[in-house]
Amino acid sequence: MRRVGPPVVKLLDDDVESIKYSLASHLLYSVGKEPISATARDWFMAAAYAVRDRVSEHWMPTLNRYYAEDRKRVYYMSMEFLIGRTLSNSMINLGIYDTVKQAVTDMGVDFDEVLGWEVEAALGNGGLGRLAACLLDSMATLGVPGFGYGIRYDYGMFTQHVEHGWQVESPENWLRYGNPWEFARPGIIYPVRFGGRVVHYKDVLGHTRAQWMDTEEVMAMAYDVPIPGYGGKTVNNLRLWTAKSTREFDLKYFNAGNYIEAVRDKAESETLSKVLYPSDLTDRGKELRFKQEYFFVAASIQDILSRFRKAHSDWDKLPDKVAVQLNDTHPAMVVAELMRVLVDEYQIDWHRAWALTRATCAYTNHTLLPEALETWPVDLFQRVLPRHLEIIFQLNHEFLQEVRHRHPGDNDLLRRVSVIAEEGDRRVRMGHLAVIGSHKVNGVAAIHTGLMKSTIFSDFDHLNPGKINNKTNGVTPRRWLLLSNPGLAALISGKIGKDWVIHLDQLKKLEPLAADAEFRTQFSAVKHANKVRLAEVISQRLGVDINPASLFDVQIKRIHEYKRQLLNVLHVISRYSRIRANPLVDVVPRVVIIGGKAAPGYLLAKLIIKLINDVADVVNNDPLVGDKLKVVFVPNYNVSTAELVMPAADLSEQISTAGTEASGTGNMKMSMNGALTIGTWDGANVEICEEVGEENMFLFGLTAQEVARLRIDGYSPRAAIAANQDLKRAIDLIASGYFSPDEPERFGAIVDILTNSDHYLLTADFAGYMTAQERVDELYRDQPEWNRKAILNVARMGKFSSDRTVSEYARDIWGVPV
Ligand code: 26V
Repeated sequence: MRRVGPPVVKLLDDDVESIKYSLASHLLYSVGKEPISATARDWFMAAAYAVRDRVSEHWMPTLNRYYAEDRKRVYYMSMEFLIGRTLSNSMINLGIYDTVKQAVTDMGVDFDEVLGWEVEAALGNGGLGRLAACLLDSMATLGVPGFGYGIRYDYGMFTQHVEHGWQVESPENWLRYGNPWEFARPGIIYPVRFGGRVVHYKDVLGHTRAQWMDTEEVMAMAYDVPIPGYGGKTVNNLRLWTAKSTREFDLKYFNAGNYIEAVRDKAESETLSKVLYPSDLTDRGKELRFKQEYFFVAASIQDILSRFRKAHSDWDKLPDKVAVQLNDTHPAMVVAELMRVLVDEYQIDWHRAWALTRATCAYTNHTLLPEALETWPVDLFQRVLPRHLEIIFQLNHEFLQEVRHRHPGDNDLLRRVSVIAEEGDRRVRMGHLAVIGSHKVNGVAAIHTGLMKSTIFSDFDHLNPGKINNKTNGVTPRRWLLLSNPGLAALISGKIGKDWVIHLDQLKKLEPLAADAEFRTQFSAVKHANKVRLAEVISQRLGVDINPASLFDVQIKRIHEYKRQLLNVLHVISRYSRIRANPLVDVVPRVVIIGGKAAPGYLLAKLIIKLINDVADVVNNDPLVGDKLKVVFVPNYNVSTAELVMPAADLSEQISTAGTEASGTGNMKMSMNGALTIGTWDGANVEICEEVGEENMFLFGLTAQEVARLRIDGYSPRAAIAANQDLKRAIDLIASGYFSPDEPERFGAIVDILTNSDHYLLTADFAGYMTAQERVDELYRDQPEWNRKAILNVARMGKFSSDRTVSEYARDIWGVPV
């Protein structure tokens, strides 16, 4: 029974005394401890429950309101939600950060230690998953009825340790102590089918119908995570699915003579939601991954349609009430699944079902790298999802028919746009499926969308002009400024008020203050304090002492060749050589900070980590160098580390080969926190430059067009290396074993790539990068000027709030009011 009328619970008060009462109650009733015996982690749980209560109060009312108002719902379908820690973020969004802090402190407990006990939800690899989390925050803040759907992985992103300079992965059992932010919904459980075969038959009306039968079944059970917006009034829902065995397994297990076998089968059927693939871009073609994708698609579609059907009987209303956003192609099976359910289960006419599907779905692309574009072998499809394969063949057939009709005789076009790649083993191109099944397709930064239109999806753009559009990424200013940089947030609010938290354009009002010497001093003091805070952590955790007066040069992101951490290392080595050659020269002291995980199977990326650590060892222990240069590899880069490092950056490294980084979002976070960017004409750097002004950044290197041209003409790195003394010396030092005397050949693969192929054109951009770095040093010597530019960066970052991003999706794609 749906309850109507006034709330059935009395709203909790938010004053310090009430929160203390909540803390004490939860410590006793929920955790089962008393203050005398409670550990910091017990207090964390008590605090989480006290805050969760206050989140929950607005949660059901929000959902009831959407229902009563019959609002169109937006479903954000994503294999990844890289949420990070929740306690402090919820306190911020509810406006109770200071009171909870006071309450905890009053009870004699160290607040920061309590926060430190939270294990972050790392259900994502990097940019794509973190974007999903920022968009959820913004949807809730803007009052958009936005629901996330994903997988509740038992094991999220692995923990990275560094042993003797090498990355070592260990699984993170993040649910070990229980997750206070989730609500199990054992009643919300759907079957998901795999395998079997399809039979066709004629129904009583003579229509041909398909029946998918003899399948295996797994159940998908829901866990709900409330997502409070800033201000706390709207609390949306993130629903994550976990795999459960079916009753049959239980019965088998009950009756079994073969008890052990039966239990093993049962456990096996629950592997689907065990682990997040940590392969960001590289790993492909794994059957378990394929099944994970369908698992969460099938469960979500059942849930979405059952909710729709509670309020509506007219299927034509589906696109007016439901928007499904596909976060990359990972959920692209939605297209085939929605068709299957509408046609096979609800007997809706094929063409009507197709119109409804396309009007409901929209697809976001996050990468152009060929190795990351998902395709699945037709064989695998046939075995695991035979009915979906049939549907895809039929959709493709009709699509190609239409293309043939419009472009008679152009067989090459047909081959290019087909959903089935016919060369080699036949494969389903998930990107093409997502494009034909969507009414809108978007890229995540202007340059990226432009390249989508001119490269991977150019045929589709010609066939359907206007369908591909841009939605430049953004980040939530709640987590990435207000929470992570309280010093800067307070400084800003003291000058322009607090409205910037939900209207980030307001930061513009800081512009005149860039010329104000006193403000610059205050701004620089905040940055210094953030650097001291980071230096303390680095000293404690890594035993490396760094001087907070140095320039903090930061590159934090997944380790990948295209992101060019190696270019950074080449600069470091050159700088080191110059210092050694001339130890008395007056250089600007620098700390080069690099952090990021390598996919476990990406050996070259792991070798790059080893090189960074080997170089760090040599540089940091060279008495000739001292504070002039330090290199720090921050292990286990994750959301919590990002919150610590972003506010402490002076220089933000965004140096991908132009045309390869779809957008980047770390670039936005650092600039928003007052770092200057050294970067290429790539991703959102281009738009950051439009906003903050080229004179306030250090842009260098080939443009995407020049990169494309160079690759067509055939690039050979040897000439560039021969022409640049610094570059030659740096590569020679690596090749000579200078950084790996115990194993001189260790970095042979790196040297080989740099000198022989250099696909990502590091050697072509090296000289420009060095010059840009010299300009960095020069400006850093002029602190007032540096700070002026840093303030202008902050002041002009309004565009990069994910609130703006969500508003654009809402207006142009979802058709919901904001
Ligand atoms: C692909 C695969 C393939 C196999 C298994 C796991 C897996 C996981 C992720 C991916 C694709 C990742 C694409 C991605 O993360 N793109 C990033 O998206 C960010 C948000 O739009 C953007 O800022 C980054 O530039 C872009 O690299």
